Amino acid sequence: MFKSLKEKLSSFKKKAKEDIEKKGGGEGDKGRDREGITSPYSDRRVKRKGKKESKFFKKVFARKERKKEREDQGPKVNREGEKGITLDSAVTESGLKGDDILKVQGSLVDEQGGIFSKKITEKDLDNSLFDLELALLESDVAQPVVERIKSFMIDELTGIKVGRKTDIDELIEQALRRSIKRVLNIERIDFDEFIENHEKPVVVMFVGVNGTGKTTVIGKIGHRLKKEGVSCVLVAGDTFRAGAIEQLSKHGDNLGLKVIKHKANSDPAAVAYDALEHARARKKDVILLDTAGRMQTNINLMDEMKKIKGVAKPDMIVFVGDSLAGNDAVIQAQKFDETVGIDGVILTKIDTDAKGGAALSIAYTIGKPILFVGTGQEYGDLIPFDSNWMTERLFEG
Ligand SMILES: Nc1nc2c(ncn2[C@@H]2O[C@H](COP(=O)(O)OP(=O)(O)OP(=O)(O)O)[C@@H](O)[C@H]2O)c(=O)[nH]1
Ligand SMILES: [Mg+2]
Repeated sequence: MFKSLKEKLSSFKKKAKEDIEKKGGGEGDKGRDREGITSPYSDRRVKRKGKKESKFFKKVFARKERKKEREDQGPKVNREGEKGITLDSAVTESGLKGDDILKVQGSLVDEQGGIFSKKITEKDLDNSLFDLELALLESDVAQPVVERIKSFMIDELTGIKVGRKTDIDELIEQALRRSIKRVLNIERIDFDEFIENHEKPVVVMFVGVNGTGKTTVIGKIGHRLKKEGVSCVLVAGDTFRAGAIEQLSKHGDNLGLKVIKHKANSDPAAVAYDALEHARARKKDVILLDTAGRMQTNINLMDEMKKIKGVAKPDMIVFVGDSLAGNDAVIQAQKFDETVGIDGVILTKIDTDAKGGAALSIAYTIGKPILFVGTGQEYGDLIPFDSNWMTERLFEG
């Protein structure tokens, strides 16, 4: 799970550590040919490096750099208020305690001597952030999310003073964890709580492109609800794909759950209507409505989904995305959201996803939370998603 992203983040951490450890920072530019590669944080310096600088300009630039450095250091000595983050809060948030805090703070004392410690500047991070950008893009993380993570990293690390005793590994990892959590932290919906507190029957409609795992997810959620003592019916709203009704019926048989179904090719909105009548009459708690897979570009099928929504009046619309689709899953989610308005996402096949791009990007990009992730083909393979879960997967040993 997320193996390749995990490895990439680990090599970024090493690179960032090297860059921070280099006295004066930014020296990492040497020996790396970055001509023609643009990074929003290094454009200025890349362009400058491309020219043959005269001694005069070198002096001017050096003076300017020194001035900038002094300006940077001035107000940041006490960073409180400036960015709403102090070294202490950074350290405490990092989860560093006792001796660790002393280690980091020890560098502050060194700083007064001006010999053994230095303040991390944006320039120190320049090379490693460029590597981070590539790593994230290669892992299918959406561009706006890459930019956010990079700017959070700058926010987290610049101005922090590091000395000989600072655990730079820990500093970088904690900054990365917090940056990743920040992009994942879209207001959560607790699915179970939502069901419990909502007026019954609660209608949950599942949508998404072909083969992402909608029908399987319905089986998994039916299983979960049954275990929790919540009564539910499954609704075979995919009347389009051959075998879809039988597939859902099989889940119903396995789980001992009622399946509302019509003939193949009948109107899915009519099936949804019957399901509502049934659930109201039998006082069922939840209706899990399956729908046919459809490409987000198929206007007719997308319109048909609006019609189903109009009849079923779902209380929650869940987009089911295949994590292996990476960035495409994000684009699909955006389209489905525009068409019917989705409330949350379930990402499936996380067990076979080495990249993790969709999991990192989808919530931030569409502003809707990931409710669950599918981690296999068994009924129990459904895990509630939160930012801690994801970061633990990315940084576990
Ligand atoms: N490894 C793994 N496979 C999954 C997961 N979820 C679903 N699958 C598999 O994905 C395939 C497609 O699942 P379906 O539930 O039929 O997908 P669907 O979205 O209903 O497909 P259509 O109805 O054709 O649009 C099946 O073989 C599932 O077993 C998961 O979390 N992990
Ligand atoms: Mg299906």
